[in-house]
Order: sequence, then C-alpha cells, then structure tokens
Amino acid sequence: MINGVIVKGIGGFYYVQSDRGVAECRARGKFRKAQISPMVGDKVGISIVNENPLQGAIEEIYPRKNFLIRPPVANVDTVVIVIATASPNPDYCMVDKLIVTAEKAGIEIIIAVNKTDIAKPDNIIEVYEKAGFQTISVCAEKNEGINGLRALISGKTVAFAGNSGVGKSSLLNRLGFDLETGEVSKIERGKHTTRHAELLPLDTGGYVIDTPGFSLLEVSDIKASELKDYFREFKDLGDCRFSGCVHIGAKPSDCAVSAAVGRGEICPSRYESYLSIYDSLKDIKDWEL
Ligand SMILES: Nc1nc2c(ncn2[C@@H]2O[C@H](COP(=O)(O)OP(=O)(O)OP(=O)(O)O)[C@@H](O)[C@H]2O)c(=O)[nH]1
Ligand SMILES: [Mg+2]
Ligand SMILES: [Zn+2]
Repeated sequence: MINGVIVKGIGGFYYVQSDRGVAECRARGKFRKAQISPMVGDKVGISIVNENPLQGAIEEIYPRKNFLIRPPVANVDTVVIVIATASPNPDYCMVDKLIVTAEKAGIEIIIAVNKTDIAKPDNIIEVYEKAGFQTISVCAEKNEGINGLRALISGKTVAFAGNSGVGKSSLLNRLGFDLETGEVSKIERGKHTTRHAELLPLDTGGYVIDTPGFSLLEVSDIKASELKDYFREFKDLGDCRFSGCVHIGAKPSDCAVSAAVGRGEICPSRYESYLSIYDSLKDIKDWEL
C-alpha cells in the first residue's frame, strides 16, 4: 500500500498525492457501508489499480487529527486569518469567531494583516499580540512580508481564511499560485455554487487551502459556558470569586476577566466579541450540541 493525502475530491473521485504522483482514486465500498466519507486532507493508504493514467483505490483512511465543516477539510495544521487594514475594514467579531473555531479544533492560528499600503497595521497587530497570537504584517500589493509568511507556513497544511476581499487569494498568488482575485472571484462564485476545498502544494513543502470569504465557520457546536476556554488571554489571570464564572456582568472585584478588561489588559474588541458570541450560544440547549 502507498500512503498519500487527498488533495481534491470531485464526483466520487479522490485525487491522492503520494510519492508516485497524483492518483485518481475511488473509495472502497467498505467506507460507504461504514458511513465514512473520505475528505480532502485525509491521510490515506491506496492501492494502484492502473499505471497510466495513474488510478487507485482508497484502502485505508487514517485517523483525523481534526476537521472543518466549512470548508470540508481534514488535518489542518494552521489557519492564517487574513485581516485587511482597510477596504474592507476589520471585522473583529468575525475574526474572533474564526479563532474560536480554530482553537476548538486545535489548529494553530496566525493573524496576517494585509493591505499595509493603505493604512497602518499597528492597531490590529496590537489587539492580537496582546491576546497571545502570532501575527505578521504583509502587503500583497507591494509584495512585502511574503517571505516571512512563507517561513511560517512551509511544511504545514494551512487554510487561508477571512472576510471576502481581504486579500487571501492575492497573498497566495504571491506565494506562487495562480488564483482568481477581486471581482473575478466574486463572479465565479455566483456561477459555481458548489465550491470544494482543494489542497494546493506549496513549492517549499506543505499545502495551502484558499477558502472563499464568508465560507465561515459559524460557531455553534460549543456550549456558551465553555466559550471562555477558547479566549486564550482569559487564562492565567487568576481565579474569579465564583467557580464557573462566565465573566459576564460581574464586578471587577469578583471577576478576573472583568478586572483585566478594566485595566486595559484585554482589548475591548476581544471582550465585545466574547459577549456577542456568548449571546448567540446561550440559547442553544446542551442536547442540541
Ligand atoms: N491596496 C491593496 N489591495 C489589495 C492588497 N491585497 C489584495 N488587494 C486587492 O483586494 C481585492 C480582493 O483581493 P482578493 O485576493 O481577491 O481577496 P480574497 O480575500 O481572496 O476575497 P474572496 O475570494 O472574495 O474571499 C483585489 O482587488 C486585490 O487586488 C493589498 O495588499 N493592498
Ligand atoms: Mg479569494
Ligand atoms: Zn470571571
């Protein structure tokens, strides 16, 4: 058996990258019987059934370390969350939702602030450095910061996420791809409603995934009471007066998070995102999760 990675799936065919090249594969019937569908990003074992063209059968799907629903992709190491300094203006709540999703899935997070040619990235960088994230300033337009970005992601499976128009595809093009950007990508999206995830091999090793803006990753499979676990700067602040404190509406003297917000150690935008996401989760009953 040959080990590889599913880089693309279309109409029941899975394209598996291995030492032998890309093989067009079908999944064995046993997976359908077991109600397991192969996903892009799955590490698989295949047998070769034809040499030219290279075709195979998926014999084994190895355990997933994580998976995302939208885009449907498994075994993501890192998500690069792209924020534009302007045009479009930062949507902090959306970024923070993405972060929560990634934290829950155990995916490493990098915040990349793009379009530094039109406004300064400093405020955005400060918000996320203070919260404990790795950040990087980049400019697809001026081709700046791209080697730094490449160094952070090489060898990994990396999803690029963030609002429409922030420059995900433009950054990937600077990394050597040839993706549609700007209005073209929007027109295309209208035409093809089914957008599938695809792993694109990075020439310095690893894979990237370009996700369309708004493909988002709604936070819903989380209990409101555990949301605080996915805001990393809420940790290590010491104990609140009441165990199980969700850090909402409590006096600063009773709540370590509320006190840290008061002292300016937690950025207002992060705390506002917390309140807003909490609000969206609080009516979901445990048995609905
Ligand atoms: N000024 C400036 N414009 C940029 C920069 N990066 C990208 N753009 C422009 O921003 C627009 C959107 O860029 P895309 O790369 O298509 O954005 P995207 O995040 O892939 O958007 P979706 O595919 O819709 O999610 C395009 O017109 C780009 O030319 C930058 O660094 N500076
Ligand atoms: Mg795009
Ligand atoms: Zn508290």
